[in-house]
Amino acid sequence: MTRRPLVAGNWKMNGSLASLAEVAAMGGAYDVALKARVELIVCPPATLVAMAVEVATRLGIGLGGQDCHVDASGAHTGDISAEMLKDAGASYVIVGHSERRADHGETDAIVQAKAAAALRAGLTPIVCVGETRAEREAGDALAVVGAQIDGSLPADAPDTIVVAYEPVWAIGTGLTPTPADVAQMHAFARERIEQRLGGGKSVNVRILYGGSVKPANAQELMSIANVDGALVGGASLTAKDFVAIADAY
Ligand code: G2H
Repeated sequence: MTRRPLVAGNWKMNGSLASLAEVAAMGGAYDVALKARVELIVCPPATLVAMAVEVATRLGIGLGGQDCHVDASGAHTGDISAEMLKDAGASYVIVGHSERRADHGETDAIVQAKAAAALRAGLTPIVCVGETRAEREAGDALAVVGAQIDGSLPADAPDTIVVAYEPVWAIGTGLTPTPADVAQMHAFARERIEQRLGGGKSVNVRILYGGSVKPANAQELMSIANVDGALVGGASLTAKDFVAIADAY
């Protein structure tokens, strides 16, 4: 088993050219010892990916996009392809974030096509899954996430693919599931990923937790079995908090 922890910052629709100073500050705190333990990536808005490459690469920080189109190019006004993100210097792309699923009607089939497009372009997809509050209260959390894994992961995906479990009700709310609930879901997700991909691949697939991760709760969340890192939103906007979360590993 060789799962190197991954801490990914999802800036969402935040950030400007001035925010690149924050990437530089992250690099300053991402020292040799931390680099040896944890992989750190930032997923800024697409407008900033190419701009961030030089500083991020120099500091050992990876870059990702927040979404990609299923096609490589074509008449899709406003969209960005995985190839374009790769060309701009990204190595990862988030697909199927619950905000994309909710705001843009993205289904599991669309998310799977986006993950496949990312793999074709040479990017590593970070595929997001997670239940709503109503689904958890109805006792359906495992069934919902299981179905999302079945529907959103390309069956032939390599074991480098990353899955992020983000309970929708924990995103940006300050709420987090109990450690027991996280442990149960991540163990379940690994089994379901194995069923989907086969061949023992799930042992190497990194499963991130996302949803209100902050320095104060990172250590507890990151110490849970099968939690191989974090997808961090609000707390990834400042270098101090983001690196403190990575340092929890
Ligand atoms: C969940 C997370 C990042 P936040 O969306 O993907 O955001 O940490 O702000 O809850």
